[in-house]
Amino acid sequence: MPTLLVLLMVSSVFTADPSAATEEFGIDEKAVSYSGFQVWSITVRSNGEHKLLRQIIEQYGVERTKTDKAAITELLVAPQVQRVLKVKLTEADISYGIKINDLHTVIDNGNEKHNMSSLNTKTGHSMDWTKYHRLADIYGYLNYLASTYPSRVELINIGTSYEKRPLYVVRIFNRSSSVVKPAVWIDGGIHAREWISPALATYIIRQLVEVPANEALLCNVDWFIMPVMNPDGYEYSHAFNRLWRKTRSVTSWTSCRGVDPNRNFGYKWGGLGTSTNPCSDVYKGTRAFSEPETFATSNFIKGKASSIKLYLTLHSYGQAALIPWGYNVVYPSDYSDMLELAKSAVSKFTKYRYRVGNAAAIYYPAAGGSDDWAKSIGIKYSYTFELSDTGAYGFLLPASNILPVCQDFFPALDVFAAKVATMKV
Ligand code: 0X9
Ligand code: ZN
Repeated sequence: MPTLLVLLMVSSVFTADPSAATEEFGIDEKAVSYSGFQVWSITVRSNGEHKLLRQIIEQYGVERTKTDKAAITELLVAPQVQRVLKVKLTEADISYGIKINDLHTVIDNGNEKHNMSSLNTKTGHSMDWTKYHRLADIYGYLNYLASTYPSRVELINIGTSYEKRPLYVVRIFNRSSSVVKPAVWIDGGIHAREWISPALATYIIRQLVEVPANEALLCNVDWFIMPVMNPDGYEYSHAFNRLWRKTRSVTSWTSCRGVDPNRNFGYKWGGLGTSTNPCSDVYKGTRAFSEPETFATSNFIKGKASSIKLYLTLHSYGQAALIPWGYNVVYPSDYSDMLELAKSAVSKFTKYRYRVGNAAAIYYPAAGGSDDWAKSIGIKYSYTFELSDTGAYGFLLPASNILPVCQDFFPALDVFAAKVATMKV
């Protein structure tokens, strides 16, 4: 069970609020500093303690970014409230431990700082998998691939983000025959701070396009890969707030921006695990597909719905393969087929162990997810993969883990491709 990260929003009484500092993405905007912020791990032993903890948290204006059935809750605690929170928890006899002493240090050490210009001269692009790259490097790589391998790669601009960045899907194919092949869809970067997700999506693109040993994967299957579905959020998480999750659209509440793209898809939109509060990290938006990112993505997928047989969305963290439905603990009639394929895929992993099961049951009910929507339009195999780790670093997985995670994951695609190849378009 992934631990639960609760953002302790320090109210104006306590001055600095990390999310309140996230107004305009402009020259004047200050990056959010997590200097002195701690992550506390709290174990609740009973419903009574759970209730008390909720009350304490609410007293300080807390927002839940995740709720699940875990007994462990994680709080991001601002320096100004550490002392008072300690007193409150001790009074309530709730045990806690300090998991991260200074979040700023962990964030700072999480990514490599090396300059990629020498790599660029050697290879024609700036991508590698030893650090988390900015969007310019990722998009530069996609353009490089499209111009270097025109017979294998098509770069499709499917729309524009709220802040006018292009939304790219890479189609990877082998022109061996003119028949329409069954296809796999993979997306990354729905949630901005889950950096391992675009890293894996770009790694998969590289393996499929540039590694001749993987050519067989293109014989009977086409691939549509969108490495960064939420580019505005992704850039914002690099430049201003490492823990940003949502899009960057302006909401009715001027000081709170963004919609959770994974609550904005049009199946059971607005149900359990979603919020009507624009300041919430699970804000569902004003309507299904209100966000240009989810709108463009869903339109593109709908246009290819007869050929896309498998929908895979990459998130972090928790090491789990989640199967619809996620809006509630409800099982599709072909759940056993979906379970069997997921189990066989994760059996390929040798370094990391993944749990497999119903999304709402093993995480928490959350409606408006992309996985549920994909399933609802008839894509038989639809999964959310929550990548590494299991909570030691969570979203802040250090860059040294990128290659191990990617290398472990890639062989699972053999299993998916083999299944998809058998399906009729
Ligand atoms: O809450 C989410 O959107 C996903 N977890 S994350 O930590 N990456 O934010 C889980 C989504 C599972 N799918 C559905 N509930 N539909
Ligand atoms: Zn996510």
